[in-house]
Amino acid sequence: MSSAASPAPALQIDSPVGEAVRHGLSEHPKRLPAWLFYDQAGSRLFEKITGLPEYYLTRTERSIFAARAGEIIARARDGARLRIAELGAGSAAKTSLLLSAAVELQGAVIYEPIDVSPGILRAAARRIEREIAGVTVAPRIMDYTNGLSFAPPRNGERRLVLYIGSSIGNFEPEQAARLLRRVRSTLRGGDALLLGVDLVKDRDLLLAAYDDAAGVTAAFNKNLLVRLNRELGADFDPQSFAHRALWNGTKSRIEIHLVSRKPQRARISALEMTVDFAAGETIHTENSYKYAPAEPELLLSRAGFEPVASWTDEKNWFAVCLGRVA
Ligand code: AVI
Repeated sequence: MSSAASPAPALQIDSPVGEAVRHGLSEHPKRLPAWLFYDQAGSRLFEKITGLPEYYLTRTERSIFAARAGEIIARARDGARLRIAELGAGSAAKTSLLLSAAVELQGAVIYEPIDVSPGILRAAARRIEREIAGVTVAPRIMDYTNGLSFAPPRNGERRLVLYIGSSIGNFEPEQAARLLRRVRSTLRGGDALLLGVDLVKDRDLLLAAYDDAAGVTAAFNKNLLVRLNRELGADFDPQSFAHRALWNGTKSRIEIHLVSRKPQRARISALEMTVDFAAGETIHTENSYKYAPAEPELLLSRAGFEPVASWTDEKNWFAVCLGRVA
């Protein structure tokens, strides 16, 4: 795909992207970490996924918030004033329901969205301050997976951390446990965590959510190769890879792969690396874990939170669980 006219890529060998690609494509089977999906185009494609008819996750979690936001915030407050932080906030589309409930219960609220993408965060902050009087947005641009700290809230406020949207499902169980323990270590007695978790359900429903008829998830998966072409001067032909979603029942996860349609070689010039693919060989690009009904509470308690309450939709497809620091 690279041509003589395309600008030379910046030397990226020591960048996190370069390191991840060098490492992942040298493994057998080949793999790439899912965080690579989220360049600007990938973040836009993900936003599109959240509105797809097959992608039940976003609308189901939103329906829980629509029905229960007041109760969720009341339980999280436990009589105190809350400020609300959100990990990986993105466009914060569903968060408005919780923020409105907080404003209703306590008059005003400080909202601290945390995300790596400044553009999306800025747009979300503007939208929320415009739409919900009483919310002050204090955005933080950071990668929460690389460390997290919070200034202690003032005036007896408690902090509620939102980790919603099934983001926890993209981590391996051990990493997920470590991340929640790290969140726990940044909080103080009375603070709380609200975790949004996707539950195990019918295999065909799960598969459709990750292989939609319009091909948006396929484009999201292949955009990863487009990113490597742009950022690392690679010459992948995205069309010579197929999108594949499969259900791994043993590990209780959806897996996303890119499957080479033919024997081929790709060159990644910034890494001075060539990668050979056999026909049918895959790059494993994402896992999305689905939890059994009692597992979210276990996740919370193993990380040092006291499970307080859980809410689910009428089909039991998605759960929102509140844990508190004792
Ligand atoms: C961001 N995350 C919760 C999504 C999920 O459902 O695992 C990412 C995604 N991958 C494909 N479609 C959506």
